[in-house]
Amino acid sequence: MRKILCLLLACTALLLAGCALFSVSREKDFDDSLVVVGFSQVGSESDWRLANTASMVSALSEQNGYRLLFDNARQKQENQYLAIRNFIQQDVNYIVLAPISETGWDSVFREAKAAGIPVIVVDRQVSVEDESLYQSWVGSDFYREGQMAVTWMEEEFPDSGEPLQILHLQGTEGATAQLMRSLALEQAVSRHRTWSVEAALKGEFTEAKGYEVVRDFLETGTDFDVLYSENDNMTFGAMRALDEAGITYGRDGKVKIISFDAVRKALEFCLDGKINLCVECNPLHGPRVDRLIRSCEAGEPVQKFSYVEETSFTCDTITREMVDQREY
Ligand code: GYE
Repeated sequence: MRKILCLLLACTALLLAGCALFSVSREKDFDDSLVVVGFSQVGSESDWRLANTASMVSALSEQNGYRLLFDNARQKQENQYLAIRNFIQQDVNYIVLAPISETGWDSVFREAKAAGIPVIVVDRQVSVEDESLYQSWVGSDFYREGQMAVTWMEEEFPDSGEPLQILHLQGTEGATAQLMRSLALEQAVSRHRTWSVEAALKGEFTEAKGYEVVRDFLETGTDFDVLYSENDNMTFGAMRALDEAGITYGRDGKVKIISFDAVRKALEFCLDGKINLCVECNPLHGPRVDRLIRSCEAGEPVQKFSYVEETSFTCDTITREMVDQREY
C-alpha cells in the first residue's frame, strides 16, 4: 500500500512538474505581439512548390513578426479543410491558402469569416459564390502563360498546311494552373486547322506520374511533334520516358518541348537545348503575402487580385547568366 502511495505521489509530482514546464515553455514560446498565420499548402509535388513553401516560411518568420502554423495537404483537398478548421479552432490571425483546386471552398471560407479570420489565397484561384469570403488573392496569370506558349508555337510552326501533332501533359485537374494553361492550348488548337492534340494525359504535376503516363503513351506508337507539359517536374519525367524510348527532343531533336514554371533545373535543360521553351511561373509569394498582411494590420485598403509579372525563355536566346540568376 505504501509503495502504491509513493508511486502515486511521485506521478503527481511529475505531472505537476510537467505542467509547470509546459506553461513556462509556452510563455517563452508564445509572444503576443506575433501575428499568427495558418498556411495550408497544396503539397510538395514539384520544385515550384518547394520554392513557394521556402518563400512563405522565410517571409513569415518570427524575425519578421510572425508565428507560422504550416500544414502540408499532400495534394488532398480534404486535408486542406481539416487544416483550415484547425486554424480556426486555434484562433489564428490570418489564414493563407494555396488551394489544390478552384472549387469547394464556400463552407470553410464561411466558417473562417464567421470566426472573423481573414483568408488570403495564393497561387491558384478559388471560385466561390461570394467573393467577400476571402480578403485577397496573389498569383500568376496562368492564361497569359498558356498564351506565351501558344504564341511561340505559332511562330515556330507557321501554318504551312503540314499537320502539327501535340502531346498534352496536364497538371492536377481543376487547379487554375491546369485549367488556364489547358484553355490557351485548346483555343489555339481550335483556331489552327492543322493542329491536333493526340492525347491529354493526366500527370498531376509530379515527375513520377509524368514519367508513367508518357511512358505508357509512347507504347501506343502514336507520333507527335510537340510536348506541351504544364509543369517542369512532369517534363523531367516525360524526358526520361522519351530517353528510354530512344526518341530525341529539344533544339536538335524530333519532339519540341514546352514546359511551364522555369525552375533552375528546367532552365539548365533549356540552355542545353533539351527544352525548347520555358514559360516562367513565379513561386516567390512569401514577401507578397507579408505585404498584404502588413497592409491589413495597418488598416490600409488592400488589392483584391494581384498578378505577378512573368516572362519566357527559349533555348535559342537563354544565357548562362539567366540560369545563374535563378534562385530556385
Ligand atoms: O506550375 C506546379 C505546381 O499552381 C502554379 O503547381 C502552381 C503549379 C506549378 O505544382 O509546378
